Amino acid sequence: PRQINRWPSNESSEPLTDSPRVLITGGLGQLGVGLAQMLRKQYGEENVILSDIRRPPNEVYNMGPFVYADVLDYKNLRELVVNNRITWLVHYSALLSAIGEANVALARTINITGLHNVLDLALENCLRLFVPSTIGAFGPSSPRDPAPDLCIQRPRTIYGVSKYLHHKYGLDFRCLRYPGVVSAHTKPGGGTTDYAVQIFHDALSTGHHECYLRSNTRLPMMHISDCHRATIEFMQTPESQLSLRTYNIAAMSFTPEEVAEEIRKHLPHLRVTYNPDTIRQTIDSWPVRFDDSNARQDWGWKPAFGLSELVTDMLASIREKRT
Ligand code: AKB
Repeated sequence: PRQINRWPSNESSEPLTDSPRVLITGGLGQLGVGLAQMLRKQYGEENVILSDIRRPPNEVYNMGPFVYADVLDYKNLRELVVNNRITWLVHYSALLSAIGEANVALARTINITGLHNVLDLALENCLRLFVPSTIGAFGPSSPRDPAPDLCIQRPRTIYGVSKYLHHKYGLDFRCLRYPGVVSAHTKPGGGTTDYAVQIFHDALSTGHHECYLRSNTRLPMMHISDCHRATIEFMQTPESQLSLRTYNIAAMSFTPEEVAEEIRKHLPHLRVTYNPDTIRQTIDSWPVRFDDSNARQDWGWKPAFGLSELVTDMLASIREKRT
């Protein structure tokens, strides 16, 4: 095991500027770029560094700082944190549920070893660390409607296991359990909730969506802007206000049939066929709804988007992108 020294809380642990200096790992996935844009509006372009192991499109380079960071390479991460005076670390690097089940060894390495690296790094450098959790961190023995913040979890997938988190040693560790995130501008990669993004693209292109879940599989979902806002508001909350370290956040829950019905209010000809696949449908032991009352009470969480707002916004945004 790595020897971790936690610096005394004066000198080097203190933020050197009033603004946090943020590093986002796995920044080219579904969430990183949008979160960076929102953080940069508040804290300035130079104070938010996106990172990934892939080369980003030029538009991402043009938006603000981007660096190479491999979450499996501790020395590389440490250099980035030290050289850039990082004070907040947002750890988005992970393989999602379906792709994780298909590549368990790789998911174990990235999701678990990568997480251990950022935990050590945060501890060593007194960082405020954000790691997202998920509905996938629960299993068939968890209460599902609603799933409380604290209960039996026993997840069944490697992704869920890697997101079943405890905090340690007084680290300023913060974790939100995200529902499935729905966004017009960024595609998820290899998740179970991805159909809730694809169905909008299909509705506007071919008018036909083939769904890999059953029509009645109910899962918690959230518009991406609510997800980013929740993350930032939670990170900004003083530690003294937090009664937990890991909070559920909720916005809406729907089934494929319900979202299709809502889309049909705008596009009546949408046709959906169901062809449940073996990996993703068996993952379906996740909560159908989150109890997020602790997040609402402790730090004022409140979603802006319900199902009808989500559908209207998704259709308008995808249409706009296509023109
Ligand atoms: C997935 O479907 O794997 C993710 C998640 C629910 O965490 N979107």
